[in-house]
Amino acid sequence: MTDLLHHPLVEFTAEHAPLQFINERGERVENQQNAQFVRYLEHLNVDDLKNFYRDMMVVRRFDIEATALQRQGELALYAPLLGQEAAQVGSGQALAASDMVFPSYREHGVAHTRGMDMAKILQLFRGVDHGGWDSFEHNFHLYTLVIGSHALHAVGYAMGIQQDARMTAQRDAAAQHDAATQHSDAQAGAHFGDADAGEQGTTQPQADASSPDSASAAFRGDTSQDASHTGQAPQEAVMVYFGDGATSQGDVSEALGFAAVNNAPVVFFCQNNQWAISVPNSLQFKAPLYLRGSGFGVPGVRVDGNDVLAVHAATRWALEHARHGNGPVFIEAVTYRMGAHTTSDDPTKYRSREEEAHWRAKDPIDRIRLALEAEGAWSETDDAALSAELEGFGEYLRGYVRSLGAPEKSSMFEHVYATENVLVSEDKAWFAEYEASFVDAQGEAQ
Ligand SMILES: Cc1ncc(C[n+]2csc(CCOP(=O)(O)OP(=O)(O)O)c2C)c(N)n1
Ligand SMILES: [Mg+2]
Repeated sequence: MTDLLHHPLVEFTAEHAPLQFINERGERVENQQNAQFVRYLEHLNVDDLKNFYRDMMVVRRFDIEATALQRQGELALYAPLLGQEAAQVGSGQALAASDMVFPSYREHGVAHTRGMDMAKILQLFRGVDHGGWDSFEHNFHLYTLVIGSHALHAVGYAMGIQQDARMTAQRDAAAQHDAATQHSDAQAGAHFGDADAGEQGTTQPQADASSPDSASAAFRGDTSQDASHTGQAPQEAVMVYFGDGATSQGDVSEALGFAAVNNAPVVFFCQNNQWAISVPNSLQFKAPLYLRGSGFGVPGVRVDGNDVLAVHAATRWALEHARHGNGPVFIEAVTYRMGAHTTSDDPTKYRSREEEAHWRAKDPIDRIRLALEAEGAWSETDDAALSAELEGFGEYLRGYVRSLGAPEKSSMFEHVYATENVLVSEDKAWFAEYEASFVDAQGEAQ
């Protein structure tokens, strides 16, 4: 226990410095490293910056309300994201509506940026719904609690997108050259995962914490790997969110390998919040996480996860890289889980108050607020409008959760398989009979 309480925090040595645009005092940072990412922020105006702040405040309010609802007995459990708002809002806002997201279970901020009604998330935490939402409504997949497993789902999905792009390109080419359509379809199927993909696995791009150009140049050395030259680049990308602890799961390594050799358009977004429940980084890995992809041939970037602009820039670069057919990217967003792992966890048992205070001073929301104030972009009127909006949002969430009825017990048998399954139907029939066997005091079946 003593060891755990004195574990080293992530240290930013010059060699492993994260990408940063706003420092802890809310001041703009200009350096050689971030100069290469400036173009990914050039489109932002003052209203966009205010939107980052607003989104982060909405997400924090959601966190506060959900935690309180759990304490009031309205939710069975809740997984807070306190402290990770910049990592989630900055990256989520970099996504296009057509991109697909595979979250783990703490990505409430990303859900918000996708335009999802966050109240739906609480159906899951109240235990009245198996999922809570339709994955395709906002291209935001259901939460996955099996650590790391969705990294494989994401890569499989990205390979599907890639295959669709190849087939479309081949169909277009076939039509242009007046070739037989049936013939081109058969060829597209035959190419899946073979020659093209196999060759891509032979390159050895170096991970680079600071350079978008040098990371992608490793692929560009051989232009045959850049599908944008062949008209086969997918228009969509996939982003998978997971934690530092998930990197210890074999699934994440397997996903990196598959993504690399297939040049899949997927961004691995690792929120290193420095804890996997009670297990610190120091008991999970020795080398900085952003280097994890390099052995697989996946370039990596380390970003200050509490700096919304740095996260946004790095994610836009990574998504562009993937969409242009240059393959996967690994982003390590270094942040801190300021709250408990879930409402069932007590972090005072395994980490020090000093450590928590150290990271509270790096609060991602304070940072962007200070920057807005310093740049004269935030007024008292803005503050009043946002406060009113947040009050209304809190009221809406509380009302929504309290109005959720209990589901039909038999609904637990629904959606187990896409189509009817004999075993599940048998279980359902047995359960109905069992329920009917209870008789109340008046002799009526309940
Ligand atoms: C395969 C698997 N093993 C163990 C668990 C139990 N578990 C739930 S959350 C968690 C820690 C995950 O930590 P991390 O990946 O850093 O994500 P964070 O919770 O910090 O966001 C563990 C071990 C699980 N859900 N799935
Ligand atoms: Mg973690």
